[in-house]
Amino acid sequence: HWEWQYLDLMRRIWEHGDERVDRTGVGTRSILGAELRFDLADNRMPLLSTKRVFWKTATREMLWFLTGDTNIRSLCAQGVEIWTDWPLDRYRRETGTEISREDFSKRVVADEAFAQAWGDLGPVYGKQWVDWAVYEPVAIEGHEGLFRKRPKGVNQVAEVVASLRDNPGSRRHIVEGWNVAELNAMALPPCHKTYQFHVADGKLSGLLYQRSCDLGLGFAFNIWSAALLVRMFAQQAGLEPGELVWVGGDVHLYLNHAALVEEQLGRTPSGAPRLEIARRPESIFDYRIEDFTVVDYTPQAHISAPVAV
Ligand code: DHF
Ligand code: TMP
Repeated sequence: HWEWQYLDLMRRIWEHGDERVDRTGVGTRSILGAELRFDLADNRMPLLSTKRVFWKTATREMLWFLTGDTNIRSLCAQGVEIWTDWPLDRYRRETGTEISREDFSKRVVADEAFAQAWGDLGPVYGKQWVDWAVYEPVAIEGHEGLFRKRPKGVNQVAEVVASLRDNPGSRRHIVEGWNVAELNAMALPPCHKTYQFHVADGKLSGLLYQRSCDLGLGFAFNIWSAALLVRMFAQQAGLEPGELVWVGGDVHLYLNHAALVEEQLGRTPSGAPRLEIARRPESIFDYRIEDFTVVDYTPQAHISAPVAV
């Protein structure tokens, strides 16, 4: 079963990872560099069976990335709270207000001006994926070195769909989130930063390079979402799903995830869940949550774990 790769990695990091102080102050055990492979044939998906993964939440997040939106408002309106802690943390720090996550989220949904002021994560994934800023020189005498921002940036996602169709053999099918000049403006610099696609034998494979991986929490979402992205690209380009390759940079377990690690390492993977996509939308930007159904998913119980902010 593919999931042993994940459990083996988890055990290896927990037992042999270097203990280090991290940005959040929680502390981690960590290694540098890891690779996992997953076969996407027959609509199979890398959905963990050793704990329930809320794949619809992860799918809503992916659809939100594809809209280019970077404000948590539309996520909160759908009951998706996975990004709420970061704007909430900034709000508490900068205003000194004590407010619960629930009330903060409600206010973001109800009050548009509040959402604009406090709900934005900066130019994170969505922005970079579909509207990477481009600056061009302006020719005005006496103002050499003046640049202006083009009204529309680069839509990397649309360009990759086009390149998969027009030039399948390319080695440049890349969607990149790491916009060096804009990192400081982001609530979190991208973790799942680089996606590369590869066409061979009528099949589309994808590789995700994740620079930083919370193996106990974020990983389950990231591997699902990467596979989902391959499936959407494949459908749009008229290709069959191939393989998903996941490459981790700093792969870590937070020290406060001990209970999760112990519980999950005691469980045995099972099953082969599949994702059905009900229709082929006009473009990669037209998928809706109702288009996706997962079958044969019978996971073991969810394991909750604290998220390090
Ligand atoms: N920071 C850290 N420290 N770890 C992360 O995984 C992480 N992920 C981020 C942003 N910052 C992060 C964005 N993605 C959850 C899942 C993904 C995610 C953020 C949070 C999460 O809390 N998952 C829980 C509950 C899911 C739910 O409530 O729907 C889980 O058990 O999977
Ligand atoms: P960092 O920016 O200091 O690396 O912290 C980001 C943390 O969030 C780190 O633990 C990795 C984790 N993370 C994921 O694992 N997946 C994700 O999709 C995101 C956004 C974060």
